[in-house]
Amino acid sequence: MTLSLPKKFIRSAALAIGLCAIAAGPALAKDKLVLKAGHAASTSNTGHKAFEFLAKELAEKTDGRITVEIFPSSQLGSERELVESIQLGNVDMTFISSAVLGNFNPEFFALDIPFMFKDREGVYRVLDGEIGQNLLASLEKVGIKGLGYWENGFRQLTNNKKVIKSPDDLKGMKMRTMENEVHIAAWREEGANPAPLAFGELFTALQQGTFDAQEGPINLFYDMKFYEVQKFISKTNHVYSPWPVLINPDVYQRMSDADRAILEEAVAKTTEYQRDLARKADDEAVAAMPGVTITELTPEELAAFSSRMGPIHDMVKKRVGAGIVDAILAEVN
Ligand code: EAX
Repeated sequence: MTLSLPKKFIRSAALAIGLCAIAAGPALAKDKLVLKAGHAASTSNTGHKAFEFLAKELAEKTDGRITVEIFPSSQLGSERELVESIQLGNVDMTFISSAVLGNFNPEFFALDIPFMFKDREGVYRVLDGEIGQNLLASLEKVGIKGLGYWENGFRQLTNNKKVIKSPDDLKGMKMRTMENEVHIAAWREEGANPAPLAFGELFTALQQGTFDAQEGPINLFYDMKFYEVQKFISKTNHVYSPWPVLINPDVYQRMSDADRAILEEAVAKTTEYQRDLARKADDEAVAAMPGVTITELTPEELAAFSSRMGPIHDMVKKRVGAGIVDAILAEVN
């Protein structure tokens, strides 16, 4: 026997169920969470592997309630656009070079002074200590929650014309930099002709000769196949690029205390995993790199580059105050 209910009753029942679902929304939202994560590196890169590791950790620790959808290779936009999307809530998580963050919070420019970091020990003392953690916390005033630092790595100078051993060799070279006024000013001081460009457009720009030179970590250079369009690498180690790991603050706040603790623990575990991969990635890239001339620079040759950075120290101190710059220098030396 079929029960025929008046349409009015069915409509109100459906409305009531819908309202209950909305009322329970936060509970449902708390139960199932898909984190939409974007980044600008390739799927072969350690940064992508970090998001895969994080996704596995979160799924295991929450019985699959929290999952991560990863969009690599600038699919969700450039690094600058990814940060804007985190602020707007269009993207839930990302990692980006800290250099981009200077456009959102100038205090991050303090990390961009070339030749400041000598080794990873000094880098981690800064990033994992008070200075780095305060920098992450300072992002909250611009609508970003920082969770930690993964490792892009020490950056090297590359070009497609010749071996570069001194700033004089850079004269007139069109050089791509990240979208960061300190980097642009620094390479101008070194004698290049710098201009910023989003990372996702860089391979084509190098291929078309828009730029003769660029700079970045060797492992990322390899993963992005830049060796096809850049034949010379000079081991300048001029800047260390951290990858601050960011999440949309509303997504973070809507999580339960327990889930937030799971997330923070998973990010910390992923940081260890990814830094270990990144430490090995440069040597692995060098071993696998086809047909590129890699030049080690002597201390004197490096000094020729670093000795030109006085105006950049002044520029950053003027922009963010001498305090944080001096604190970093004290920590790394
Ligand atoms: O964060 O723009 C760059 O050169 C960065 O190293 C890259 O986007 C990875």
